[in-house]
Amino acid sequence: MDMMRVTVARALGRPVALCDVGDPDGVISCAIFVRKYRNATVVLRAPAQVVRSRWLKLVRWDFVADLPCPPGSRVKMRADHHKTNPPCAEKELYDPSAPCAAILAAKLLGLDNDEHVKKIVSIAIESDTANIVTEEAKLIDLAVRYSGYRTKLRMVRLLAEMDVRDVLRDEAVARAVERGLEAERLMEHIVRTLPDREIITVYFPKMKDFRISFRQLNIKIQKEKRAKFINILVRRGFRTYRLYCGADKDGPYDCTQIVTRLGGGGHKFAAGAQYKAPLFKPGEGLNVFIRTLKEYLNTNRIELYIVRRGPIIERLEV
Ligand SMILES: [Mn+2]
Repeated sequence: MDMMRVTVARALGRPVALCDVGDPDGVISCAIFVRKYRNATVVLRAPAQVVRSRWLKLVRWDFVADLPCPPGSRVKMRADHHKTNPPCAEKELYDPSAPCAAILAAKLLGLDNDEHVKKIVSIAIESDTANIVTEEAKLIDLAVRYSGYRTKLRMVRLLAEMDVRDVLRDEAVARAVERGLEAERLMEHIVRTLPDREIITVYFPKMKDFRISFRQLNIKIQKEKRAKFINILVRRGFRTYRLYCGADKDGPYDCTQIVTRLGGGGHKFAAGAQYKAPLFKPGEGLNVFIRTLKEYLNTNRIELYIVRRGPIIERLEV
């Protein structure tokens, strides 16, 4: 779909831009580009997708923001602030100390004195520095995180020209915000119900019942409880399981020790794994994880919290 849109845009001589899909900073960076070039075509991707994709690198991008260049591609302009994404474009505004990419994008495109751009850049700053204070930033942040791809692209267009309050009144955007608020409430309820323990282990037997971000839930538990080692296991499908591991920076725990045994990867303090249970024992995925955790912790008793729809939270010793 995107490949087609970009091919058509290139054929018509319209500018093409590539920005981060994951948070308001990427979406707002691309909105600033669209404000400058109204006929631009925008693609949104996660950093890992940019590195892996076979077609993104074949495009001559006019603008990339909050992302690395697709490996081997030619990029005209780029605005970024990630230490891990060194300069790669013909014209760069690269500053690892910048609070967000959007502020660099505004400068690079010569729109840093535009009042509307200043407003949306301030939202990107609040979101990217995890210091959300205004209501508008909170709602735009939720809308981006809880909307599908089409709505995200729509938000790029709307944010390029519309007052933020009107963007939030858009039907698709308002729906995403509502989903986000509901997910937040649900996560808060789950966090409140869990006990204050050094090690917290949670199992979601049915992913479909929960439209939440399990990575965010892990972070919330870590913040609001005194937990130093949090494992959230989610049954994603019949045989498919996903583990989200989080460890406190000052604690003795190492997430990579758990996830590598399950075929995953990541960092000491945040890591994940996705694995499949044996074909004829689809429920065995939970036991595989419990055995792995017990082995790592060198214990034979684990306190497990099972979260079902409702949410109903049940404590088990296994
Ligand atoms: Mn950013």
